[in-house]
Amino acid sequence: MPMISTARHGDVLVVTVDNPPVNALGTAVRRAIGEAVTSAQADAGIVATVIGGAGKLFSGGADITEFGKPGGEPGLPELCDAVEASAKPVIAALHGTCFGGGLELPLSCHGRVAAPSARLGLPEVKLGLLPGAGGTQRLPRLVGVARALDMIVSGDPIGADAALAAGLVDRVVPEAELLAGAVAFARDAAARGAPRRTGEREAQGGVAAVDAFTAAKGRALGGRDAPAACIRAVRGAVELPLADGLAQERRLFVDLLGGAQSKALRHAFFAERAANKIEGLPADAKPLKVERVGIVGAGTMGGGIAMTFLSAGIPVTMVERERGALDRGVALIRSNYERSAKRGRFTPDEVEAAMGRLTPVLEFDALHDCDLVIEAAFELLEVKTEIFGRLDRICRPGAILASNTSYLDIDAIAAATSRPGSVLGMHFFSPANVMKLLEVVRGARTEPAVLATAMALAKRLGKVAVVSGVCHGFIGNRMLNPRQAQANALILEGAAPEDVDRVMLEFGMPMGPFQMADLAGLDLGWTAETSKGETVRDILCERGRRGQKTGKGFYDYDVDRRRTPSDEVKAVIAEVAARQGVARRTIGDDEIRERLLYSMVNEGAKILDEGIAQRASDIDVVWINGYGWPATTGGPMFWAESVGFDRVAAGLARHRDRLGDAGEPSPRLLSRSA
Ligand code: T1G
Repeated sequence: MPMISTARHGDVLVVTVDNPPVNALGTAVRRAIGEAVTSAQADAGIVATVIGGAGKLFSGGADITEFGKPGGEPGLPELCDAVEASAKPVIAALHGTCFGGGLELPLSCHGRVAAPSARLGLPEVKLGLLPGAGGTQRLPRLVGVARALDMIVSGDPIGADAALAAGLVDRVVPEAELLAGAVAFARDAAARGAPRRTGEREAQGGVAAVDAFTAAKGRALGGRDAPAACIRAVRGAVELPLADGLAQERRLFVDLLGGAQSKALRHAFFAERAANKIEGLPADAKPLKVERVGIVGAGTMGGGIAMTFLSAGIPVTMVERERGALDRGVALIRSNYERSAKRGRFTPDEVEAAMGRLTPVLEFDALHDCDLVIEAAFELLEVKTEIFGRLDRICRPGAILASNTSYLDIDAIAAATSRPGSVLGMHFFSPANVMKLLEVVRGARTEPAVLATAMALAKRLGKVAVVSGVCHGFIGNRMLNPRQAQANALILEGAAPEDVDRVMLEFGMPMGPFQMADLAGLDLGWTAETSKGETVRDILCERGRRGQKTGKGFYDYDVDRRRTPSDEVKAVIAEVAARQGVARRTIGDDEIRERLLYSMVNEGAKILDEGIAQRASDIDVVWINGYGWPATTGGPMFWAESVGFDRVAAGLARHRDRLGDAGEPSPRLLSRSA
């Protein structure tokens, strides 16, 4: 497979990177580009060179799969330096994605022509890295320090027009004229004489701009190493000669590359892409068309799921049993869109277009022409089986019927229909229009094409999909259960709820178990009629402490929903502990962390033992994208491996009598700990 192609356009040499799927700048590509640029120097018939990309993009950057392996020559920094030093102009022709090294190479060129589709970014910080091929030195010299820091520390791309306005590109030409435009620009550059070298420019804004950025954004950098290193490297662009700034950038890059955070973030990057693959999927299992979607239920989940499809341009028929609930559901969708529009996420026209794709109805029959119907009704098996029986009778043959259930048995739901092959779970996470994770639950009889359809649809929706087998809670919630059980046990044994939450917050979770309980509502699945007043949760619910929505739960909340520990809750805990004869003691952070996290890891290993998850990295994807597990530790299974499975097994043994079944080590985990 050729890595580049070259062609002469008169006196201009055109080099096209051709390395599917993303034109990654791997060793062979770098070598070929370097040879082509060098040959152009010696060719009297060539006055300039253009570098472009084949397919839908210019380049997704350095080849991340090469990291951690011996680097092939020339390295990307060396190639960029050679391009910049070229005696004849080298011009970049940019379209589609130009990320990372896929932008650093153009930065070292003597000019950049872009098509409107170009998206230019340096996302290395999202991999725990920094632009390591001159990006921290050359971008500030083109767009100024402030703009460069915004791009490098956020990792977010900008479009062609913004790039033109910022001075990052010299021309924007129509898509079909990109090559011709770049060739003409290259010829003009040659006629102008010596190439304009980016490295010879000054970085506008100076140290003051670095200090201003640090003062404004410093605190928001969180516990990650890369952002601070990015700022330090950019400071070098204003304080050091180019060669020294490049050398410092290299040292900082190598440090980050070898660090735990980048290894974890690179794992998470590839894990997310691997999750999209279904092991053993027959070649003929092609995704079915989905052009119209039905949603049963206009509550919080139904509305959020509806928004997910509406925002992707897919029409939705949303059904509710009674007018009031339906109107409230539609109003909630509109208010969510309008709130997002205020934040610039949607334009008013986009909001109206999305609302125009929504058809709220009271009759199930309106779902008959849907290609997919997602049920988001009350979490009770009897309710769902009744709904699926009706959908089976109403919907057209071949329509897919999915449940958004968080826990329940998809096979039992499928058995309520005459089409079990077309039934599966699509478990969205609340708020469904925001959270990226989608658990796609395959029933015993779910057909491969139906599964492939859900996975393809997830990508269209911008979701990260993970396949799960059928069990109580699938992957994420099944692992949440032992963690919650340990949290509940720990507060009876003497740990304060705020200490349990603190340990999780310090680990990097966005909130602790009791904060989560208050946010979700303590009365999920609880009713006053059935309450026995035996558990802490029962008593809190009976006393009206049902979570943030009632202003108090495990914590007391002020008008801004800031939480403070509650003496009433402490008294309830002590009362229940006494009643259960639980001896109270002081419990350290290490025990809290081990009992919460090791029990989760052990459950994850059991999920793998049972074939519920396809691979360990899928479990990591679930927890990073569904529950906010810090990606800088790679997810529960990657983290456990970094801790050492022997230490996890020893921890489970140490807390064996407290963990109950959750402490019974999985065979897989024991085998890994040997
Ligand atoms: N290297 C190697 N493989 C890559 C890759 C890369 N840079 N980018 C994507 N892939 C693989 C990916 O794993 C998947 O493989 C396939 O390509 C399609 O990816 C020195 C150090 C470019 C916007 O961080 O953001 O340059 O699963 O499903 O949705 O300073 O991929 O098919 O086997 O994501 O069309 C910096 C990362 C690198 C960009 C395309 N660059 N990639 O999205 O396809 S570090 C990045 C992306 C660097 C220098 C530094 C996206 C994309 P498989 P995909 P997509």
